[in-house]
Amino acid sequence: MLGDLLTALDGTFGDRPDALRVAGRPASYEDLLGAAGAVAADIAGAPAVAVNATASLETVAAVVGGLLAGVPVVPVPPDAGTAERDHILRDSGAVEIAVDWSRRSAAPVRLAGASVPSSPEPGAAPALILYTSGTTGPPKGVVLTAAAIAADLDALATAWQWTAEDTLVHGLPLFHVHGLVLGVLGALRTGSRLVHTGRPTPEAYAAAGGSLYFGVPTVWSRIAADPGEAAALRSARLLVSGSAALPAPVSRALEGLTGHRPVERYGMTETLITVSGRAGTVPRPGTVGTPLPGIRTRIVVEAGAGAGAGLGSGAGAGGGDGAEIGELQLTGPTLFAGYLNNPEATAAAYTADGWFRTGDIAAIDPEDGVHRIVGRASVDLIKSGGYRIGAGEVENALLDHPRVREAAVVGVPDADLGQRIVAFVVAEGVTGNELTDFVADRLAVHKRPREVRFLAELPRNAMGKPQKKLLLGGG
Ligand code: MCA
Ligand code: AMP
Repeated sequence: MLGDLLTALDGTFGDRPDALRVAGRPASYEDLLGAAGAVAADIAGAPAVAVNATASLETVAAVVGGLLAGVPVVPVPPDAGTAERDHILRDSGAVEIAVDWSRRSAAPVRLAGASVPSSPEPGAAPALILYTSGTTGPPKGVVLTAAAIAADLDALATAWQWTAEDTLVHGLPLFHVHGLVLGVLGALRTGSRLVHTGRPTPEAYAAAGGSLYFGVPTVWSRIAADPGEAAALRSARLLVSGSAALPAPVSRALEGLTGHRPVERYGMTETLITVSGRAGTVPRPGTVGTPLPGIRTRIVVEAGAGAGAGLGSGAGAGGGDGAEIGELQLTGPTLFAGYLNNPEATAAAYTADGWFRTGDIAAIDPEDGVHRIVGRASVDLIKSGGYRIGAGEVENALLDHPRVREAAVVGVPDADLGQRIVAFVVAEGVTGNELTDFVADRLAVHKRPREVRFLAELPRNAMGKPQKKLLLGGG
């Protein structure tokens, strides 16, 4: 039913013994179809399935198996701690599955003829449910349809001239949009070979010999700091950076070392990738390009926040007075189908006139429509190593510790991670390391504070709300 998403599994590009290589293990399309077919047969009719999303062929087989069976897949971060894992499984109602790569479906599996239904709602069934943090509370399940994913991958293939001739290389986690949707499903749609390096180290990227490379800024800055390995990327066609802002000095350093300035693209779990630089153009460091085909964007300046109320109509093609700085809002075919079990949060994510509120502050160049992401509206959404982390979720984990009376979590600038998580706590009889381990045990390890600072009390405003700006400035 959803097979049309994965064009490469349809025989369109023929087969190759090394169509995919994940953490050192090669597989052909036929191998993948066999393993995914076995998964599909097992899970047919399930409401949703959860897979422990290690960087492995098994995870790829689980996701493809879910698509074959028309069963939504929930990839669970392999290091998700107890609280996070329990929440994801309970909220999604997904049945946990284990994949045995050596099993093959009894009947030959063919995706040919299985297509995204063309009416009434093309590809409208949920394909993936990805959990992502908000500013408060536990992560929300973002429901993505095959139609949205297909629209996004096709737009990116055009923007990046991404074809079956490419070898895509990355080492990103397989439970988020970047690594899984772009990095795996993108390869299976365009027919490009995929080399997943296991970990995104400079050595592994250099050794992979790809034409197209994906990375988060932390990966790119580590490569830029390793000139010997970086030089191997000279033979690549295109380097792409996303998930967080790529510092301009890193972009320039990479250009010097590899001959390529990475193309930046911007997106969110809820919207997929919506704005991007294009292959064949020279990106301006600090900018993320223009809207992908089918995406419309606008900048909305909050009343009282500077230039006055109103719409700075960045509207896709650019023009208008879009150089104003305000919230980036957008519409288009790549948007999610809502937060699972959470119609209130879904409704709150949209404006009254139906535009998605990204929560990102941006500006659109009135001359050429090029977008620049200036920052986030809320200090409570942190981006560390390209991971999105809600301050509230980490605070709640800290407050579960019997010795912690108060907690406020912020993201402070960090040369390696973009932002690093710093926790300010009021607590006695416990060390910072103990609290770090406590969080790492309950939540995914990347949500652990990298630093814990002890205060006698948190600075609060008259309403009793912690003054995070004071913590950031003075702490
Ligand atoms: C450290 N470790 C611990 C602890 N401390 N384990 C348990 N308890 C502790 N207290 C272990 C970790 O498990 C890990 O082990 C190792 O130490 C290193 O952890 P860490 O320092 O967190 O990792 P890092 O090396 O600094 O990671 C950098 C990274 C990573 C590789 C760049 O941040 C990363 O993969 N980022 C990608 C995020 C991403 O894909 N975002 C896309 C979101 P072990 O070695 O066993 O693992 S999608 C998105 O944003 C949109 C749509 C978009 O635009 O793309
Ligand atoms: P996530 O839902 O984990 O994909 O995180 C989405 C957020 O990542 C966006 O709302 C932005 O804040 C940030 N982001 C993604 N790509 C970029 C980029 N190229 N530049 C700056 N921020 C980015």
